[in-house]
Amino acid sequence: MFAIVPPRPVRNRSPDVLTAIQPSKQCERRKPKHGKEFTVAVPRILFAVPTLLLGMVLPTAGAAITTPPAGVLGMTHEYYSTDVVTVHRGDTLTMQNNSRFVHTVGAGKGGHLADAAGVPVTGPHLMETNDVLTTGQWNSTGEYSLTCSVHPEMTVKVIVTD
Ligand SMILES: [Cu+2]
Repeated sequence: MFAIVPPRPVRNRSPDVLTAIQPSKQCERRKPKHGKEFTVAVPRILFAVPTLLLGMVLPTAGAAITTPPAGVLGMTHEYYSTDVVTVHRGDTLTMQNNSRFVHTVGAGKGGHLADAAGVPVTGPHLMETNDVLTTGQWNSTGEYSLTCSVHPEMTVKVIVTD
């Protein structure tokens, strides 16, 4: 529906845009001319994405790794530190990335993140070395799962008991 093109060179812009930008003119310029397509400038963030992806597959150097305290779910290169955790209804669950790899965690299994009823974690959470994430309260008994979108094998079953 739309094409991504580099920002237009300054020389192609009409002088009035450079000297006097009026809100009404800006809005006008963003409307599709033919009703089918419009162009957008490439956001600077796109250039940062490859760097971020590299960070997900390469271990980070530097800061010492903090060992998770008892009761905190740890993370290795491609796995949670355990396959199953049990929490009592009403409890939260704290996890910590004690690996040198970046994880992106959330509700789901097999690397597929998907918010789910009963799982007090919303959306993906980027976790770098030593990052800590505490979920909301697990208020419904049952079996749930958390996973990492970077590492499909990285799934932990969360059993909520009374
Ligand atoms: Cu991961």
